[in-house]
Amino acid sequence: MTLVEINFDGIVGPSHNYAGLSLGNIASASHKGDPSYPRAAALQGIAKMRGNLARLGVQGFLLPLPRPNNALLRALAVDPARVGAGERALLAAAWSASSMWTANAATVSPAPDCADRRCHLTPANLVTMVHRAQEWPDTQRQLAIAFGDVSHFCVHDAVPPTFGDEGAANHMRLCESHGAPGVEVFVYGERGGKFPARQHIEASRAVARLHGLDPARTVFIEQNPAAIEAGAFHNDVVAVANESVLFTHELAFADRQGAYDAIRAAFPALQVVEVPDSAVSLAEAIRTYLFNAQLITLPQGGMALIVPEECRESPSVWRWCEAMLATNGPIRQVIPVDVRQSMANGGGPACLRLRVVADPATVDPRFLLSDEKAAQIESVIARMWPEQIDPADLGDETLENSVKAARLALLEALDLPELG
Ligand code: SUG
Repeated sequence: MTLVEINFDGIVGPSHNYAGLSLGNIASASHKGDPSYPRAAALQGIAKMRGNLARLGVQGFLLPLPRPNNALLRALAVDPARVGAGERALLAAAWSASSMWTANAATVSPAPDCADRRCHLTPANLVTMVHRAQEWPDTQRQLAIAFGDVSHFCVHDAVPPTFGDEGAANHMRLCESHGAPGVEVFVYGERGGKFPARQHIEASRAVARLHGLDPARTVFIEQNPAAIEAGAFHNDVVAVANESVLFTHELAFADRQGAYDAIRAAFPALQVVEVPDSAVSLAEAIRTYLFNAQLITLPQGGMALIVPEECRESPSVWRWCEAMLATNGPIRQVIPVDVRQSMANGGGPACLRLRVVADPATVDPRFLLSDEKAAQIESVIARMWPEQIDPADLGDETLENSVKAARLALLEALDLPELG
């Protein structure tokens, strides 16, 4: 059995909009009220997947969740036909396409790390934000289908509230190669700062126990409160790991040297590629999402960093990237991609994907991409996804019907009626 890393990207749902729902997420707050372009957003996502399919030979996807979630509105006693001023955010929550950011779908521990040698997945409860807290039961349903082979996978329930869990966005893995045993690093925030710390250490510890991780190969690290305050609402906004490389901003962790030492104690081969604040400020790193990159191992050897286009447009970030490439380090290529629609809500290339180490033959093939399937998905999106949504449109019955029909058309095209 050959274990490889498979990126499962979230297909951007037809209700994608900018409602400013995420306190502490600067892009979300600053684009509140802007018109959104769901069709363009979803096509940008497919183009990113196509690129990685060509580079890596394998690519997966997860489907948008059913929206609007009228059950949530009923539970909150919000009548979509008569929404009071104070209820607009709740209405928008029920319409949110936030499940596109599958780095928050679950925490995944590959089989070689787990006591029972199965790959364990725990859906993230995302309890800090109401628009995200509604995701996990539907996400779990989908994961249980995609990874339904119980001889290879184990899909858990989410960690119970009040402990906040944001999934893979606050989790990193160091290993010699993806199929080898790894060291898992959980990054949590301390509560009490200006913005919510979304990942709680209690949740991280629970996930580590649920997955049967070896305590000697599990590390817990505190996020830098200053990074959360600057807008790094998830650790993957300021750091990303792949195989033996940790690519990080100097100010990502509360105790920088202590963090590197703790990881190195469990994983001596660690290579830290650190960007000093003097080269790229925390603010610029968060604005451009340099670290919300996909750091991938290329089949021909070496690593590539898939960054948002915004990085190429930033003089300090691009200067740093060019200098880094000239040093002959582990990262051999920097590849910009256009995911601007997602970026405007605080979701970069890495937010849009969930990494699962598995033998592709053990995954339900309906969740794996091919060029033909990409073309099929693109054609449904081009035909059915709304071109534009203004936040004032949310709640409109005609829009609701078209959003629901668009998703159902995609499920039909992909032969996934059980998600309907
Ligand atoms: O949870 N934005 C998402 C972005 C998630 C990014 N994911 C990772 N870093 N892995 C969030 O804050 C904005 C929705 C709105 O405002 O309409 C939003 O939910």
